Amino acid sequence: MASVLAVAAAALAVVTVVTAAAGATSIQRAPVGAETVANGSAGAPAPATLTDAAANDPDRDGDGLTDREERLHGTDPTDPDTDGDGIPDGVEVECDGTFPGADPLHQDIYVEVDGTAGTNVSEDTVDAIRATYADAPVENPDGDRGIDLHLRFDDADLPDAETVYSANRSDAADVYDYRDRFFDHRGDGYYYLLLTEEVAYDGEARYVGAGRPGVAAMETFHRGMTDASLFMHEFGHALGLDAGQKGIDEERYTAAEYDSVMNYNGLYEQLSYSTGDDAVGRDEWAFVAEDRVRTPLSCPEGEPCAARCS
Ligand SMILES: [Ca+2]
Ligand SMILES: [Ca+2]
Ligand SMILES: [Ca+2]
Ligand SMILES: [Ca+2]
Repeated sequence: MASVLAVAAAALAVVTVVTAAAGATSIQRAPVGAETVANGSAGAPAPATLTDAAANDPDRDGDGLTDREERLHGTDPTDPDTDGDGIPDGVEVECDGTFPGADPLHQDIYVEVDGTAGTNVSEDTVDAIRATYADAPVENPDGDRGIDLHLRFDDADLPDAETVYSANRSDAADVYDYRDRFFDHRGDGYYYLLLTEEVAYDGEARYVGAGRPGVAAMETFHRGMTDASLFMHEFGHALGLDAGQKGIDEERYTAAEYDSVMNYNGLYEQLSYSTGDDAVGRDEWAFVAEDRVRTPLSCPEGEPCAARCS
C-alpha cells in the first residue's frame, strides 16, 4: 500500500504575490502563466477628491470595507485579511458568487473539483473531509476552531485521457492540461483537484495520486475512507506539505511516531494532518492555517479587491 503514492516538489515558476497579511509581501509559487496578481493589501490610494463621507469613514486598510463597515462585521479596520485566509475582508463580504459562505472571521479554503467520466466521491467521503478540516486545531477570530473547506464540484464528465501525468508533458495528458482547459475559478484563489481513472507520477501508473503546489489529481475507489484519506494526502501536497520534509511520503515512522495522513503508514488509516504532538514534531495544521501555498487571486488594478465583484 505504502509505495503506491507519490508526489514531488514543484517545478513551477515563481511570481510575486502580494499577500493579504498586513503589509507583508512574499514570493510564492504560482502556476506557470498565471496572471499578475495582487489582493486587498495593495489597497488603492484614496481618490484625490475625498468626499466628506469618505474622510469621515475611510477604508484605512484598503480591503473594500470602510472602517464603519468593519466595525459592523467585527473585522479589523487595520488588517485587510482579518482571518488570514488570503481572501480580503471586503471580498469575503461582497463576493458571494465567487466565495459562497465565506466568513471574514473564519478561515475558508476553496477547491474546484473536476472529474473525468466514471469518477466520483461519495457524500460520506465529502462529509468526512469537511469534518476533518472543520475540526482542525486552528483558532479563528470568531472564536471557533477549524477551517471551512469548500469543495465545489464542477465538471463531472471530462474526457478521459487514459493516463493523467502529474508533471508537464508535451506528449501526453497531464494535470496541468486539465487545469488549463477546465479550471473555471483560475485567478479566484482556488485550488484545483482532478478526479480521474489513472494517475501516473514520474511516468509510473502504479501511483494513485499526486499533488503539487495548488493542484492535485487522484484516482477514486468508491470506498469512503480510502478516497477521503487519499484526498487529504494529495490535497496536503497541494497546500505545500512537500515530499522531502521529514516523514512525508515515507515509511520510516510508525503511525504513532508521525501521526499524519502524509505518513505512508498513516495513509488509508486516518484523515488528519499532524499537530506536532508526536516524535516528528511538525505542526502541519498550523502550517496549513498560516503558511500554506497560496493560489493567485486576481484583483482590479488600483482598486480594493472587493471591486472585482461589483
Ligand atoms: Ca477596510
Ligand atoms: Ca479589514
Ligand atoms: Ca480573509
Ligand atoms: Ca474567511
